Amino acid sequence: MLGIPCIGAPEQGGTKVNIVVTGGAGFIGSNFIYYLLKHHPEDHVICLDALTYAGNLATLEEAMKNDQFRFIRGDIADRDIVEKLFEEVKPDIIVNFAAESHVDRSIVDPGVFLRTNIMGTQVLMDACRKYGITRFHQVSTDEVYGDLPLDQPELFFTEDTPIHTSSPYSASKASADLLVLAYSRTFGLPVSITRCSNNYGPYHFPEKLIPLMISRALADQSLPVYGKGENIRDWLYVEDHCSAIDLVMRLGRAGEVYNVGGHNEYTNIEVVRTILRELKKPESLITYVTDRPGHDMRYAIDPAKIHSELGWLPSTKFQDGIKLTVQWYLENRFWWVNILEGDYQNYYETMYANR
Ligand code: NAD
Ligand code: TDX
Repeated sequence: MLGIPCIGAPEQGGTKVNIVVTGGAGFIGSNFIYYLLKHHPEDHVICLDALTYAGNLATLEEAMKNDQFRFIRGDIADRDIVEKLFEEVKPDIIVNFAAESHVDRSIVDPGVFLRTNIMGTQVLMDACRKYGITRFHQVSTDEVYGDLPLDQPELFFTEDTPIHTSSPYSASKASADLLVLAYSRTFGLPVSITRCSNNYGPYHFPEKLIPLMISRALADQSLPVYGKGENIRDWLYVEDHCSAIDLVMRLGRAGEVYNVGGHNEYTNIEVVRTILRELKKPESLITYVTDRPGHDMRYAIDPAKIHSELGWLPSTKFQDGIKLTVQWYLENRFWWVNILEGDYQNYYETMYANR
């Protein structure tokens, strides 16, 4: 056994695909684990997660009951832990979700973003080279392309859009992408990258726009909208993102980047008003606060490549997905109230007081 804490069923052996999901105790990674267990019950799924503030074992409670799943606590930037995991688990596919993911935190403290998002990716790929894998899949973001102007709605990010980052977060993700492509070209490592637009859905940490607004509106607290609220994001229901990653890591061409998004563009103020309508709360809760430094105006993905090569299209429209999401937060209060009761209060005070 690994000399690190393991929870869940041991490996069964056999000819099944072993998939290591890093960052699987976070928002998208956990949704991806549930997606794999549902759609590929024959595969073995191993989650490697350091359980930072954003990681939550409660999210994986149901997965822990599945014999095909196993959780290992560890840091992707820790070479010893990663190599021990490779020796024992012999993964076929690595999907790297592990990251510091919040733009506002990267503005306050960039260092940890560079360590996890860049160095962690390197450590994982070095292990892939040493032990051999069939695919290393990097979960990236549309933020690597920078932003688009509000007055040219005909413009979209394609895979050929130049990298042009704004925040320490996006710079760290773009650096990792370049490193992944370098490992493909120089060492022939079989890699793929997906660059996705803003996700939303169950298990989204309440520091991000949608869950923050839902949780605060339910408590009749003010809703802090940055600037004028006119920035645009291209919203993707998390399950649609999971189906895209699953396709690309199995069938996508090695060495390629695939954009993932689905023409669901809304301004932030439209999103907040939609949430208020769903919750039957008054618009007077909205408070405009000082803008985020370097705030990207508009993200919008052109998903033509993943559609034409792999047949992927998102199945959930924003107006349906936001209803499902609000419903999930209403039905799973224990999940997010637990988070709000921890260090989160200090976080909110630090980030929003005097704003
Ligand atoms: P998240 O912050 O909810 O979860 C991140 C997870 O990674 C947590 O479980 C955390 O414990 C773990 N982690 C952090 N540092 C680690 C380390 N050093 N070693 C091991 N585990 C570590 O993030 P998310 O929103 O689920 O995003 C997942 C990935 O998708 C990230 O790479 C992010 O850049 C990318 N992405 C996110 C979005 C979005 O809208 N949320 C959109 C596009 C791309
Ligand atoms: O309190 C807030 N008020 C507000 O107006 C917060 C938290 C956000 N916003 C705005 C900023 C953005 O324009 O809402 C928009 C969405 O903000 P976030 O939820 O922080 O997401 P964003 O910065 O767009 O980045 C997200 O999408 C791309 C993820 O956090 C990244 O991990 C992903 O790469």
